Order: sequence, then structure tokens, then C-alpha cells
Amino acid sequence: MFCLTFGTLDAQISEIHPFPQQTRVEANSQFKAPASWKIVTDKKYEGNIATTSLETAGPYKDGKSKFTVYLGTKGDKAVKAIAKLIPDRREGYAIRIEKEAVYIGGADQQGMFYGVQSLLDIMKNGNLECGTVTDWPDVAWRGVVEGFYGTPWSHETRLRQFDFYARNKMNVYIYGPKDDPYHRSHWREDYPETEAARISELARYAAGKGVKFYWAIHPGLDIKWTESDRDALVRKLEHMYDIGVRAFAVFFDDIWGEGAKADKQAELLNYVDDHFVSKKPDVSPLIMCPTEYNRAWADDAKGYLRTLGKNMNKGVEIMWTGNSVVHCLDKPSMEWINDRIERKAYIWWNFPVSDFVRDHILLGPAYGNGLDIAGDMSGFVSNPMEHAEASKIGLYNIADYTWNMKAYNYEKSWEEAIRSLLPSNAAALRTFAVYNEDLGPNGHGFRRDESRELQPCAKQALNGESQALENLHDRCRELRTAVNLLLADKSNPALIRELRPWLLQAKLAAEYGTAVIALVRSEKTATEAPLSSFMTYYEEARSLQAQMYELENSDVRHPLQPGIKVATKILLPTLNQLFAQAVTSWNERTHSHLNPVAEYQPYHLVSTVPQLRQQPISSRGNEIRINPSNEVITWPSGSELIIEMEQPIKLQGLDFDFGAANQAENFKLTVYSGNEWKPIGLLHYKEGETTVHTGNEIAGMSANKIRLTNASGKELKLYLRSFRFSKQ
Ligand code: LOG
Repeated sequence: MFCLTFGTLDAQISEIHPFPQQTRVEANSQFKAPASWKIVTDKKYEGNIATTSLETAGPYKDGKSKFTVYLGTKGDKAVKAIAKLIPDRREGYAIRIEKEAVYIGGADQQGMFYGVQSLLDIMKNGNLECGTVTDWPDVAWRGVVEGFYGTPWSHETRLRQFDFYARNKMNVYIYGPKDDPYHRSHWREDYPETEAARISELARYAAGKGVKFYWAIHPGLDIKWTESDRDALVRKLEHMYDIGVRAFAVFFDDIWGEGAKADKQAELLNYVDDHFVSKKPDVSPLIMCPTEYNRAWADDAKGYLRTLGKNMNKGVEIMWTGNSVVHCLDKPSMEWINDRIERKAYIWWNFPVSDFVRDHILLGPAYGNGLDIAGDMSGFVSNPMEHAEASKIGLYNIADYTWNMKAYNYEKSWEEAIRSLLPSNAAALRTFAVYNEDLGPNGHGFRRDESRELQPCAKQALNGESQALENLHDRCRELRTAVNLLLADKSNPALIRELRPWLLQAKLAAEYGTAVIALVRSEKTATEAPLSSFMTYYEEARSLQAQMYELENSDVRHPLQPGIKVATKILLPTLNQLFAQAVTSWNERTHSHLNPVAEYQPYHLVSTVPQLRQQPISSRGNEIRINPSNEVITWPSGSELIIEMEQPIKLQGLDFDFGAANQAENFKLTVYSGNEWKPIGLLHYKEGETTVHTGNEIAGMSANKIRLTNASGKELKLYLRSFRFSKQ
């Protein structure tokens, strides 16, 4: 009965976002949207979110206008004419557009609201066209979990996010920023008045946008399974209820020990469900995040997940990140988890979150999830970056993916996301975003593409093809232009503020590219003209390498994971290789000794602790550190971590903090010096301190390798808050 139409130039119905399920467009039926209209709807919808958004966003409302918008839900008189079009699906809706009337019928009130959003999309360019839409979401809960480590979003930012969710038909936001003390470290305490007032406003504002505001508590760091702690938790939830929250989640991620017991967690959740949620008719189903929230950490033999599945009330949703902390989902992995938890998993997708790679900003498309798993999940929320505006690219994609999975086309959705985020400079943002997709090496081993279009040309340029070199030159020039346009853009200041460090770095990378290509060319043509000789370009390229390094180490970098990285997968390595090739060949021809090494990584980490194998190392001045990690690290008995130096260094000091006291006795530190492993004493300065220090014998020691071994004779579960050493 319906035919699916893909956008032609003037088909306004194709402007609907997320991509709708079914549309039918009458050819050549475009007409100018009316300047005013009247709304016909039932009195019961007065002040309802659909009516309000139609009244505030549509054309002037005039009782005398001939053009009528009929608004209602299935069964209402106003939408009788389209009753058959309205789908019997939660949050579904139908629209029929005629020359003098529009009918919007929802399966429920949320559907009615989404019908209005779609009408506003259709009219975006001032036109309407005749046709019908029948639409509904594939996934019941679609949205965001603010669940990252780092600076929580600001209040204003969250309000603007809710506007964005409404436009993109996302219906849930879960509040769980790790660094809000009232969520985690001080979970028993009530919010002070000002913060409480903000949370109230968030819950109220979200409701006005059709977004369910969940507030999450994270008690696992120090919870005791006692009546007193159970009551403290329920009392805190009561406090949150009193200030207006109507949906709750309990998180147990990134903990170990007492708090991580499945039977106790299930017992607590059931208690909250039976004595709090069920007692209040207006509270939504509970959500819990388990400790074993991904397959890599799930110990099937111990049966943590099966215990939750069996013991916990079936109405409680269970979150899941996939086969590892950061991973794409597919059919077999969904079946694996759903079987264990005896319900459909509620997906917590760790994308585009960047709290484990804070030197990167992630502007690439959301791809890699199966398109056939809509029926295997109860919800899908994305964990974003602390950069809220920039996260909207990924979130726009996720709105599309979760609404109409089979039709999801990530490339198309990504282009649209960029256009809608920065219409004034979409081409510039797209050019810049291409170099900010990959995460770089990281503990989770999650990598993304970078500069897809550049890949063939990068290879050819390295083979010395001059056309490819020309092409690469154009790309660098484009990138520089894009950055300059973005730095001057005034239409979305919040976005430009977030992007700024990476914009500055991208500009240097683009200039470096231009210098390197000039270097390659001058190596071949051997011109001696001042400022265009090989030596000049060599000096220029070196200067830009130094400027990039300085920017990485300036104050704009993040203290935890220093650095500002762009284009590190394709563009920069290609330029560095071209630089090395040109300098090497110059050295051979002219018998010179210029340094061909563009990037120097003098420290390497090897480890038998699986979670540490890919952990990056960074250095600044004389200090070298392993990047910290957010998760619980499992050290098998006897496992070790070794740092190898390219050149022996003279040690100054070393300390580490694994987030727990009394670790000095669990580890053994040895330094490879003068062809033998020498033991170094470990100690705490005071009782209860988590930092482990080294004895004085380390200062002045020459070291080729440093090795830390779990010598406790048992498996250890610890954090990696810091591990650093310095050289003299
Ligand atoms: C945390 C999360 C963090 C994310 C990415 C979950 C369930 N928990 O390793 O707060 O933002 O990974 O670093 C997590 O993902 N721990």
C-alpha cells in the first residue's frame, strides 16, 4: 500500500528526521506553507507537549485561517479521517498533508508530539507537499547516558541537549556523571538546595520535551549490605522523588569486592522495586548497570549475570556495553547476553565518549552496529563526550539508527548531522571532522577510520606519484581553510569553544603538510632560491613539528591524558613518512646527516595484564607516565608490566597509585640495569595511603627496563590512577 520514497530535490517529506518508516508523496504537489493556521484538537490536549510545540514553533495561529491542522490520538474525532493510517505502535504517528489541511494522529501522546516534530521538519524550507507519513520507532528507549568520567555537563548544556533530543525523537536521558559526588562518592548525601533546584528543573524541562529524565545512583564503591545502607539508598531516592525525579537507575560499574556481588545487588534492586517504585504510580521501571557489564569481564563460571537474570525482578532493565567496554553490537552478542539475563539488554554504547582518550575529539560517524538487532534490545543509550555540542554528531546518528535501523545509512546520516549542527559552515566542519574520527591507540583497542577519502592517495603519494602529492597538497590547503573559517564562526560558539584546541592543532598539521610536500618537491628539483630551497623547507617542517609538540604540552591539554591529537591515523603518519623519505634521500645524495625521524616514541609498554597491553604512555619534560584508566584492572597472579626504553635513562624517582591502600606489599619492582634485574623497595609514607613510593636507591640508577610484578600470589583487582617515573 505504501511506497518508500527517497528524497528528490523538492520533496519536503524527505526532510523528516530520523528517517521515517513509510512515506508516500504526491508528485508535483508542492505548495507554500500557510502564513497562519487554525488548530483543531480535543480540549484534553491543552498544554500538552504536542500542542505546545505546534503552537510555539508553527506559523501564526489564527482562528479565521482556512488552513487547519487537526491534532489528536487514535480514536479522537479530529483525526478520524486518518485513523487507518495511525500505526498501532508505541510512540507511532501518522500525518496526511492536503492542500488546505494537515492531519497529525498519534498512537499515543508521545506519537502525536513526534508527528508535530516531523511536520516542522517538512516545513523547514517554507514549503509543504501532499502525501502521507506512517512512522514509529524501532527501539523503545533511545537516548543518552551522561555516564562519563570528567567534567559533568553544565546545567545550560543539558537543557540545550533536551531540545536536541526532542527534535531527533530521542526519549530518554540518564543522569550519571561519574564525577558528580552526589551520584557516586557521596551517594548517601542529599543535594544542597541550589543543585537540587537544578535537578528539579532538568526533570521538568525534559518532560516538556518528551524526554524521560532518569537519575542514577552509584553506591558500589563503599556500600555495605546492611539495612542501614539499604535505607540510606531508598531515603536518597525519596529525596530525589521529592524534588521531581520520576525515573531511577542504580549503577554498579567499575567496582570490585563487596559491592560487586550479584545476589546482593539483585536483592537491593528488588527491594527498591517492591518498596519504592511499585508504591509510586508515577515512577518508571528501574534500570541497573551491572558490574560485569560486558562480555570480556563476564566470568561465566561464577555466574554473576545468570544470578542477576534469575533473581532480579523481570521489570528491572539491565544495561550492557557489548563484547567489551567499547564495542559494536551484533546479533550473536545480543543473544549471548539476553540468554543470561533473561530479558532484553538495555544497551549502554560507549560512543562517542572520549574519557579514556581525552587527547582526541570524536566527530566521526556511528557505524559498526548490526542493523538486525532492534528486536533484541529494550533500549539503546549513548555515552557521549564531555564536549556536549561536538557529541551531537554521533548522537544524531544514534537517533537515526535506533528509530529505523534497517534504513540506517551512517554516511548519509553523518553528512546530515554536520549540516544540522553548523549550517553556516557545514563544508568546513565536514573537512575538519574527517581528521577527527579515530581514537588513537587506547586501552580498549577501539579504533575508527580516519580520512577515508584520503587513504588511496596517501599510499600513492608515498610511492612518489606526483598527482597524488598534488592531491594531498590540496587536502592540506582545504584543511587549513576549513580551520580558519571555523575559528571565525559565530553561529555556534559552544561548539567552536569545544573544538578550539583541535582546530589549532589541525591548522599546524595542515601547514606541516604543505611544508613537507614542498620539501619532497624541492628534494627532486634542487632549487637554491632563498625560502624555497630544500633546507628552508626542512627547517620549516621541523619548526611545525616543534609547534605541534608545544601545543600538545600547553595549558589547553587535559592534565589526565595530555596531548591534542588530530589526523594521527592516516594524514600525519603519511606526512611523517614523506618527510623521512625526502630527508633520507637528501642525506644519501648530499652526504648530509639531517635527522629524518619526525616522531619519536622512546618508551614502550609490554604487559601480561591483558587490560594494560594497549595503554598509551605519554611524556612531558622529564616525567613519563602511563595514561590512567577508569576501569577495574585485573592483575593475574604473577602478571607484570614492563616499560622498555629505547636508550637507557638515569632514573630520578617512581611512584604509582592503584586506588587501594597496602599495595606496596603486593608488588615487586625491578629495574634492568647493567645487564641484571635489580630489586627496588616499595613503601607507603603513611598508613592508609594509596600511593606507593620507591626507596632512595632508585635515584641515579641507569635503566633499560622497569618491571612491576604482582607478587601477592593471587589475582588482584585494582584501578590505574597513576603510574609515573622521572629521569634526571
Ligand atoms: C564506565 C563509563 C566510562 C566508559 C568509557 C561503563 C558502564 N562504565 O570502563 O563511565 O565512561 O567506560 O571510559 C567505563 O561503561 N568504564
